[in-house]
Amino acid sequence: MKIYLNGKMVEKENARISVFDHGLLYGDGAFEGIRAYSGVVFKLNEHIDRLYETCHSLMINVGITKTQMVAAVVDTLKANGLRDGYIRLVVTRGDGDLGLDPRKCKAGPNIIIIADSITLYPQEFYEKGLTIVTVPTVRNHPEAINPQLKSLNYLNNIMAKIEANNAGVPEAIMLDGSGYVAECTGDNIFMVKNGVLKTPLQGRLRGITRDAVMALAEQKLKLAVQETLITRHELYNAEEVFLTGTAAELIPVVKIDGRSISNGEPGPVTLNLLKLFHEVTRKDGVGF
Ligand code: PXG
Repeated sequence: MKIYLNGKMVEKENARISVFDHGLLYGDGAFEGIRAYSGVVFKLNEHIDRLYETCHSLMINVGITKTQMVAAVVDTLKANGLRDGYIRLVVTRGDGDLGLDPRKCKAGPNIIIIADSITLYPQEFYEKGLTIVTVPTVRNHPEAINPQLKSLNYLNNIMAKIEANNAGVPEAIMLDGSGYVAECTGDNIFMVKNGVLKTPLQGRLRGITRDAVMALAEQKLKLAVQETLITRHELYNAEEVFLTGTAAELIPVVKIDGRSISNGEPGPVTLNLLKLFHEVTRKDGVGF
């Protein structure tokens, strides 16, 4: 396996960075999870824009242009002979000292691109739907670490993932600090009620799959789409609930906190959107 590390393709065994990297010492950095489908990197420019926005807020100067970053992602896929795969793009603050002051990281960021095959949820989950629960850990307050930042500090989500593991379910719903539904640990959440598709307005990452699914719902299914405040009560009484994310794509949810969603089977809007989503993944991106 070849890894992109700071402008060079290196073998996995040689892809090493310092123990003084602030990505390791403090979770100080940014990342993206991206997918390629049949030689198209789905929404690559949108992922790169989001990465640079995270870095801008964190005041990390990436040091290469977005165009160079797009080319680096494509080169990494090519170097590994992958037409389909999962790409992990990481930008760390770089090497510093044992204090947290980012001004000491004078060498600049470390840029890492890993391209691998993807591990997916079992097919059964797509056919039967997920059973999930709400967990106690709330999503980060926007004035602490804004959930819009896809930073290397993912402990908020990892705490929730541990709670999901303890409950024996594959995903967890996290609420925001006001008690409204925010998102899951690595996925956005949607519900359908009375022909309207709803998704949380606040407290969540602006997922790229989420944006793509909202556009498909409006343009292809002519559904009204609302970004709004959603309570657990509304989710329990929804006609359909599903999750979206780069890894999961679009996956039905059929039970939440012990309550069946509708008749406990994946609904028609979810299944239609999943089909439409599969069509765009092979078209809407950077071809290579
Ligand atoms: N919310 C959060 C908190 C995420 O981390 C999403 C929503 C979905 O966003 P996209 O842009 O992918 O539609 C994410 C993305 C993993 C994993 O291994 C999860 C993500 C990224 C990379 C890996 O579970 N989450």
